Amino acid sequence: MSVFISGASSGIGEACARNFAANGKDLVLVARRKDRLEKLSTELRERHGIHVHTFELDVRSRKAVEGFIAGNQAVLNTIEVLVNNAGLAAGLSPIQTGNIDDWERMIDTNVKGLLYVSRGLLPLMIKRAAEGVSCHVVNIGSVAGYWVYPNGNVYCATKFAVKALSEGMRVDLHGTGIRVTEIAPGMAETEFSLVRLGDAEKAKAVYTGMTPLSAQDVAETVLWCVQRPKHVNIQELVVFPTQQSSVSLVARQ
Ligand code: NDP
Ligand code: 8X3
Repeated sequence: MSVFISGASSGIGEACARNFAANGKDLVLVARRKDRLEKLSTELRERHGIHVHTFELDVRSRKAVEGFIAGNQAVLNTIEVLVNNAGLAAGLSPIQTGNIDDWERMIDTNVKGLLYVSRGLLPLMIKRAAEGVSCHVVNIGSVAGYWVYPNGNVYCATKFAVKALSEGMRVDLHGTGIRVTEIAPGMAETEFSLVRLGDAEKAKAVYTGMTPLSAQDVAETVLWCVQRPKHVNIQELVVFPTQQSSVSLVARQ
């Protein structure tokens, strides 16, 4: 019985790995930065005595994801929880001057990557669920998937897509017993803003004068949803830092 987490090399995905490990779950962790996954897995194996499999995987590559799924059926057949977390924002520009490479990076990762991974793993999870195992998909969306903010355009569109795909999964998996939850966090201080803005100072400034969510705050909500009894499905959870009242309203001190 294991938990699959995409994007476990940093931020929310890494915090989810830590929390599930602390709860005795075996892990299958993927991301592009294999060195980070290895370091994390060594620590979690030693601390919690669990099994951890790590794979270097770029979820944007359909070929890579399909090869990964086909080549690792024995490990992947143990999955009971799928956390679709890998994602990013690239840039923050008006749509009329936006960088098309940035758009493609976000769409390829946040939407197509989530689809490739889900398409590969869901048939295995359906089989497990039919054997009576409690299976659960948790998609990490965003408040940007509920409300649009200036210059958020394409990132918001990808997270609206995650919301739609979460609903779509839930209805398509109707009757299988697999639960589907979307977690939609507001501002969380991870490597997200560094990746988006490409500059450490600008990234730090995003959180000036306010207390953002931590990766651990978000990971706790993921674990809480998964730990509900089998007959309870938290469909969506929107989590803001207290000082962020809406997607573009932050009370800074
Ligand atoms: P981080 O940048 O800290 O983590 C992102 C993770 O995604 C990394 O592990 C990264 O691994 C992985 N990743 C990115 N691209 C790929 C890829 N092509 N293939 C595989 N893995 C990939 O940011 P967060 O932890 O904040 O982000 C996690 C999720 O949370 C994202 O979906 C993000 O949109 C969402 N989110 C974040 C919020 C925030 O304010 N931080 C708020 C709302 C939602 P690697 O680079 O090693 O591949
Ligand atoms: C990340 C949160 O508000 O920067 O999804 O879009 S926000």
